[in-house]
Amino acid sequence: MNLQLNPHAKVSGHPVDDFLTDVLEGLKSNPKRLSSKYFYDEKGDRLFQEIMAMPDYYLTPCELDIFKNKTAELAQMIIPGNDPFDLIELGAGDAMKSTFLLKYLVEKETDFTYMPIDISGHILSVLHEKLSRELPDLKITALEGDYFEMLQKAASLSDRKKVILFLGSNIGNMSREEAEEFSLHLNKNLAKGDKVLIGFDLMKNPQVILNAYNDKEGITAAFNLNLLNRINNELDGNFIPEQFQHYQTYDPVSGACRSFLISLKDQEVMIGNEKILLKENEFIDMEISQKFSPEDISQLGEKSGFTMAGEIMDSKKWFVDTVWQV
Ligand code: AVI
Repeated sequence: MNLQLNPHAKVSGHPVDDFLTDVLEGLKSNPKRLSSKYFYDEKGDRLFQEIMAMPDYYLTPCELDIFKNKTAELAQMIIPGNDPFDLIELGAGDAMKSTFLLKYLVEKETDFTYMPIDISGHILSVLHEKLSRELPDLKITALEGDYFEMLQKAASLSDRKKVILFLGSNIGNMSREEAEEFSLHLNKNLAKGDKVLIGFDLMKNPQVILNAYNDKEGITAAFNLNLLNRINNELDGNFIPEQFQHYQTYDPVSGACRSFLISLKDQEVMIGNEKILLKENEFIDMEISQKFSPEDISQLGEKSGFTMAGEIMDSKKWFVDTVWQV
């Protein structure tokens, strides 16, 4: 079973208080917004698995192509020298793609420790069990918790060089400012010579992009609408999801692929004791899945203090794994 989760969703533990505060703040804003980092409850995880299996959702097969078919090239780009190093994966999930790299490195008798970071202890124990079985020679230190807290923990455990994996174009689910802040923070938490491998979904034929997020089966719509159910279940809300319509856009100028939920009528929603009014045709801004130009990527790297150390694309040239070095 593919248990890969959205690493961006796992940046922190999101206690109920944060969830409630963010939801109310977002729904009281103009325009209204909800954060896609809350998409991933149990049902959201399942729907994301379904999205990754959709023929039009090209991101997963593209990055898999890189990890499966260009493994040697990838390994060469990230190995930081001859000394032992730590390979740290942010939001490892089931490490579906990185397992190809791990296998390769183990076969080549590379001296490294794999450190998957995830907020879910359950996911980590499943991953640990799977990898111990498939790759008995792999050294694993699983770290459960917030990305940056766990990066600091990793730094306290060893002074080996670090290579960070942040795959899946999860960086695309951040606004430009958030992505800059995240990359800068990453840079600050690393030492000279450390490397970062980040997956970016590239700008391409706009229709191909829109199709990946606008499936006729309605899986992406259900993925968005599920957040309303989650608010109902966890925050005592009374959204009627049928009274909302999923609307997806892609702007080829900015590379922003956005999803919205449109209110189909004037309606009143209660979240606990708080009343939210929605007008007919009013939208809730739900998610950004940013698509990047090569210039966007190099500017982001430079702004956050990294130097470019390599890049590798899938055979269609739709997706790039970029290596930055501190
Ligand atoms: C997790 N993340 C990179 C996905 C994306 O492509 O933005 C989430 C997603 N949203 C709709 N479909 C997939």
